[in-house]
Amino acid sequence: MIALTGAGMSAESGVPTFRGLDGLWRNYNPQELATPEAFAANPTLVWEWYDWRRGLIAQAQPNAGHFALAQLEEKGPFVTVVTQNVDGLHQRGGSSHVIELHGSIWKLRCMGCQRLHSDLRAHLRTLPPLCEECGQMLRPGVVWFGENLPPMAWEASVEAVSSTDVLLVIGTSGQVYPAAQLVPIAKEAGAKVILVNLEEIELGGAADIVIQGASGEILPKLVQ
Ligand code: BV8
Ligand code: ZN
Repeated sequence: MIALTGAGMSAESGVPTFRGLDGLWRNYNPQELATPEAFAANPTLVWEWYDWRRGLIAQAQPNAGHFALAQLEEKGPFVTVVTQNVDGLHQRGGSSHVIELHGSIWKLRCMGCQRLHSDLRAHLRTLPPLCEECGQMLRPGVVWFGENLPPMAWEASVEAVSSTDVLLVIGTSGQVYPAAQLVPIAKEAGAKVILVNLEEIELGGAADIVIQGASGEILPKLVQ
């Protein structure tokens, strides 16, 4: 069993989705800020946005949807969570097999020596943060628009969805590629696709079963 999750999974934890109205920050569109160009042009502004989000996510708790996916692991079928989210809530909710397609907001990478730092503090002391090793500027350890996904994560995700009998697609608008491509890939390989979304979406007809509702309500019932 594979679960492909998006921002809707964390919405009930109070983390704004990318495309929902509550996702805006100082009236910037996330698509504008989550790019290498925006970071090159104004690293401090982009870091202020990420620092704001880190603060929000640090306050957030995993919700019943996260816990339900973790319980599924105990119940039996091997569960891998392939997430587009960078908030780490699946891990905090108890899932032990999580692939982070778009990286993690709790990771920082040095623009100089490329060293990967992990920093769980809600707020960073100085923005932009600097590498303790080489003094260069650190960037958020996430995948921006126009950047390739981590090859290992992408390969592992394709492998996982190509060999699963069921793909649960939860809380994603399916607008971001190549993550959204994992649904037709699973379908091609013969998986049953179950869609859980607050809105009536059908992801281009790929879904075998569509369950409309909040993931925090639907998933515990599904697991029962
Ligand atoms: C790539 C990390 C190859 C950062 C994110 C033109 C130029 C360049 C690129 C492109 C282009 N056109 C298209 C592309 C490709 C681009 C893309 O797909 N763009 C889209 C927007 C058109 N993709 C990329 O650039 C990717 N890389 O393609 O590399 C390449 C290389 C060079 C040049 C070209 C191509 C990289 C994409 C990764 C971007 N990084 N995040 C950060 O977080 O700051 S993506 C970002 O969007 C988040 O990760 C988020 O998870 C993700 C997807 O959004 P969703 O998760 O689906 O969230 P969304 O808000 O959209 O929807 C929420 C859903 O939940 C809704 O359906 C709602 O109904 C539902 N919901 C709400 N509440 C609930 C709920 N459901 C259930 N319960 C609830 N309570
Ligand atoms: Zn460095």
